[in-house]
Amino acid sequence: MAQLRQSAPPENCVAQDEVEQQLVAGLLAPHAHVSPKYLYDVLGSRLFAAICELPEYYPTRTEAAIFEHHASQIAVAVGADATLIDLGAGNCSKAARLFPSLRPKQYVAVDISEKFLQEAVSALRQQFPQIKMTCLGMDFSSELELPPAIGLRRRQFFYPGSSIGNFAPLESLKFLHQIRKAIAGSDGGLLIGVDLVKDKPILDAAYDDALGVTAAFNLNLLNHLNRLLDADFRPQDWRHRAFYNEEQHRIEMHLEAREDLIVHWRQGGIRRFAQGERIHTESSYKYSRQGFIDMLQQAGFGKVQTWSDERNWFMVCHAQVT
Ligand code: AVJ
Repeated sequence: MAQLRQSAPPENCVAQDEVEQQLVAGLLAPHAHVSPKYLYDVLGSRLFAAICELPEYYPTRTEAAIFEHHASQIAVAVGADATLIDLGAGNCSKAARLFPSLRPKQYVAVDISEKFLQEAVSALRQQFPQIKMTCLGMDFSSELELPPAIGLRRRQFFYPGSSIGNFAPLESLKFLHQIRKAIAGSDGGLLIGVDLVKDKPILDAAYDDALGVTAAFNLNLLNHLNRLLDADFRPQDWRHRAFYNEEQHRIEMHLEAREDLIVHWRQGGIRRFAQGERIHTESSYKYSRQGFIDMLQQAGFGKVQTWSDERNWFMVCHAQVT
């Protein structure tokens, strides 16, 4: 989800309307909520990149170490001549680090902003001229059908970073099912990174760091909303809240009103928030190894292989579809 993108262009009026309607419905709900995808405007994407460098935020570096340590076994699982389909490719750096070991035949970078992908991919083409590369600008979370030009040979989907954690378990299952269908009978699979359940203090710190970078990332959502809705949120009126909910196996991120306040937006929109009232901005689900394997199997995947770090904090999975 580390994509860099601007808000929908103003000429795109229908899409703009839909975004606005969804946002307003979420803000007016009894328990106000906003989709985590709005965390990623240009500044939000940079703040997320900074989060990945924080000592408390272990997922990025733990996953990278797993890919590095188990590169040859992972390459065997993925197999030769793969079409690597990178969901949420962003700057394509995670996939690029796997190219030397995986040696895919084709690379398909998928993300919302095609323009941003084009820049990243054209740099990669120079470095890996033997890999055929394609960019697809689409919102794969709603629809995963790939254009026929991609071909139906050895489709290996790549979904790193525990991005799957943003989906609630039922949606995750649906999404995995869609991926499984998109692989169809192409003798392919899915290579996915999943964050694992661990002690609450470690999870709490990873999403509420000492420097306040995650707080800035969360609060920046309000600046983004101000632009999208012409709203008058004041970030200083809100406080970052993030904690591990042990019953639901998820991190919850909220913005909490520091006092009673009123927010206005375009065309007379208005919402009162009482002191302590919250806007739910993100959930990040954590899985047990077996729980995630069960979900893959329920989604119709075949053989599953997993790799982890020595603390079992993060897991990389390969699931086959034959
Ligand atoms: C990009 C969804 C994987 O849940 O860990 C990081 C986003 N939010 N810190 C995560 C995030 C706050 C991240 N994902």
